[in-house]
Amino acid sequence: MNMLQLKQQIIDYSKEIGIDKIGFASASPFIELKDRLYQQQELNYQSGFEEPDIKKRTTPELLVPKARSIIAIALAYPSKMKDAPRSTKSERRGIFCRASWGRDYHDVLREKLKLLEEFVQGMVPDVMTKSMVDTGELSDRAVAERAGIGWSAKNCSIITPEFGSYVYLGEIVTNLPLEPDSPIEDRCGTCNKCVEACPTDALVTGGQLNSNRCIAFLTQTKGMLAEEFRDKLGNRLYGCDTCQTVCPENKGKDLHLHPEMEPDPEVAKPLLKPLLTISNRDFKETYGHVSGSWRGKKPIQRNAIIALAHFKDETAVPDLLNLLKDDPRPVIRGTAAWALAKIAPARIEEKLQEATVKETDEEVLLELEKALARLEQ
Ligand code: B12
Ligand code: SF4
Ligand code: SF4
Repeated sequence: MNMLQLKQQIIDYSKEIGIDKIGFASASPFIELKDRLYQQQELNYQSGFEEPDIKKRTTPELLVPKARSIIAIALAYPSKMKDAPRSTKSERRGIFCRASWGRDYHDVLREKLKLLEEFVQGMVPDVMTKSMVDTGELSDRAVAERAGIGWSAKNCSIITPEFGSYVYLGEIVTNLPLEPDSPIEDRCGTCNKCVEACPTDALVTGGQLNSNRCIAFLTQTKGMLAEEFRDKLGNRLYGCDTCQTVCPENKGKDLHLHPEMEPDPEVAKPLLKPLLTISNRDFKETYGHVSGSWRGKKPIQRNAIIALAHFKDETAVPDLLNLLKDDPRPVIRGTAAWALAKIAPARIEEKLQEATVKETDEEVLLELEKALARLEQ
């Protein structure tokens, strides 16, 4: 089999099935990444969502015997929502990050990768392949960088010259010796806008993230959100796009190439109050198909409470009082206590004291105590 010809056939087929960019990388170990991952681990900068086995993450041969090349793909997603509903004074809305707009990208990319894998298998019947997106062992960004999909930028994203950083990444490891492409030039230069704009200083320096300070990570945690971050969350319900929206390389980049990636405005920018009381069933029905629902409804509800406090939405007080009184989840009661003191400091003391008498959870009691102390200041 002529590998150059096969590569061209793979490229042609990828275009047919709606893959926006494709690149090829060697499957040799990712030495630089390995050092970086150990360093991140030592500094406790990892999120915990990464594959824990660093050797597997950096040695494609451990995933596919005699791995020789990796086919990297990118799909561009929209950055602007058509007909975005307005957030009004008594009808406040939250926002899901762009990577959670439309149908879950894992499903979209997996379908494309499967088609591509089947195509390669059709051409070379005994080929060995393994495909992955996000949840696989490899660093999708390190693969994309090596395959020339984009450069590894100071905001940590892979930025493509064509679509900016608004691309999802995935790859297929193969034992075929496909000709690798070359990495492309880094265009960040002296720009440092993303590092300066990060609300929580999570970008320690260009290209290095402390995940534990990153809002994208924090919106996905299930416990009480540390106090220092609550005011920084704004109305974000899932993820954070700030270091991408400020990036000059993303200016004017708004691709609408995949109908399934179009956001339903009522889902991507939903009303906050109905989220407080949504049933498991309704949550699954409305949000189950978006990537931002993977941690379940609790973190989204906690973030919705924080967003209502951000807006100081007085109309949410009755719902928040109900949560404080009746919600079985301590995180929700504790966050509601904090939010009530923020929204209605002049008229909430009695209610917080009543709740303190009934409350048994240590963490919630601490939140109530702090909320009451703040009222006295
Ligand atoms: C864990 C994880 C997170 C964590 C940690 C993110 C991070 N920056 O490490 C959290 C939850 C915070 C997160 C957030 C987001 N994520 Co995320 N995440 C991942 C995941 C699962 C692993 C990433 C990882 O291993 N990070 C560890 C770091 C150290 O390595 P890396 O970023 O993968 O690789 C780069 C560095 O190692 C760097 N590097 C290596 N050596 C050295 C040396 C020096 C000196 C320097 C400067 C850099 C450097 O170069 C590599 C290539 O760029 C990947 C999927 C995957 N399996 O790879 C998705 C992934 C990175 N996430 C993605 C997205 C879209 C996001 C968000 C934009 C979502 C959102 N809007 O909220 C944010 C962006 C936050 C940010 N600024 O990075 C996309 C990125 C697409 C793109 N164009 O780059 C991915 C690839 C998922 C996908 N398949 O599409 N994510
Ligand atoms: S996603 Fe948000 S919090 Fe995380 S590094 Fe970017 S701007 Fe900072
Ligand atoms: S904002 Fe500037 S430094 Fe940051 S990723 Fe974009 S071009 Fe690079």
